[in-house]
Amino acid sequence: MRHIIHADLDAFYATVEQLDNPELAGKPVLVGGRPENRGVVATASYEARVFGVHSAMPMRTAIHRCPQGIIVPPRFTRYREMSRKVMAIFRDLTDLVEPISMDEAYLDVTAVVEAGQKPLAIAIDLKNRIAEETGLTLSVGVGTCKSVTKIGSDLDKPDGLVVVQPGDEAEFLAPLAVNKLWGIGPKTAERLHREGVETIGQLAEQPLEWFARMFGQRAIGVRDKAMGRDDEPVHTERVAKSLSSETTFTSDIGDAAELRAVVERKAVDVAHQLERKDLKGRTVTVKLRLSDFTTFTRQATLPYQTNAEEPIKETAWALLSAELEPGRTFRLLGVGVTNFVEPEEPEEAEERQLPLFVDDDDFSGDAT
Ligand code: TTP
Ligand code: MG
Repeated sequence: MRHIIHADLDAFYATVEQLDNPELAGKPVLVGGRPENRGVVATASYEARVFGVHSAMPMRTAIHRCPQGIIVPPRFTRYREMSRKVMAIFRDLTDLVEPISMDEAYLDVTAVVEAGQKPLAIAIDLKNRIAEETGLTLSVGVGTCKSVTKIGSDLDKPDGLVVVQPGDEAEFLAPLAVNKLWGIGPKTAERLHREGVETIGQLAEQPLEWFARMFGQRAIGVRDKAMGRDDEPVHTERVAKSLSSETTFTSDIGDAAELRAVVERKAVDVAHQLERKDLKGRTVTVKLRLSDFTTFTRQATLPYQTNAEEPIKETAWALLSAELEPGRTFRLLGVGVTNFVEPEEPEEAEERQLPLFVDDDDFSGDAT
């Protein structure tokens, strides 16, 4: 049996801003781009969240909901520095750390438990150490598998601590809404609601044939997760080999201006994902599917590593525009970045432009 901790910092960027500028402490802080530049909220302090402000919301809306909110531009170099401190504290506890983003990681603490410490005590010590050495607050989920601990860390935020005892996983999950389960997005949740399935417990009760019908190849995996069974180990190597964002259109598009707008949105989405994962890539790929379902990719490698919007946008558009022909229409468009390198040391980072602009429609894409 494994013992795993999922750790996620509370209101990460906003808390760093409050720590660095005590005048912001206890106040509604909105980290993100200016409303007049179509900025969006990267994150909001918990003081601002009570007004209904959340990540990815247009800053204009956020200020409308929370007029006393203080807008602070993001300082990624500083966040990365804090992130490294936090990850170092995690690694001091165990070598088995899997960073998921700048403020989030899984820790396999099986060896620590086997050496005689209780999971609860390990979690409390970790939270205390983070608070003392960085000033940040950490929410943790503790349990025997990743999917359960991930849900646990989110349940009691901020400053959360949720321990799920071995054997209690299914019971812990049962009353929670299905959309809390890893891999159940809003669309799937909607489909499940139509089947009368609202909670993870109701999901777990369904017969296997039903899962096969609803989830196809994913059936067994989803069923196991709903029952609180998940064998996924903590990966210490970076798992991501590429990041991408793609969209299938409701009707095929041939118009260059429209395609350009889509490709730029996808590029921005990928740039955001890279930023958040603290990664840079050199190769930009566009994936294209024509109206006859022919699917192909085109790629170009840049002379430098980047996670900035502009070069990704420009490269993706250059690749796509070379494929445009009169009468040719597209049903799917994706932008990806691969060929990752470890991030460069600070300094250079400050000159990147803010990657925080409003996206008018579906922002999420289908990240793969
Ligand atoms: P999260 O852990 O999702 O958010 P959070 O730490 O601000 O708040 P909490 O965990 O307490 O709910 O993301 C970590 C950081 O990533 C966040 O501080 C800012 C950045 N971020 C964005 O830039 N855009 C986004 O849409 C999200 C969700 C996060
Ligand atoms: Mg967080």
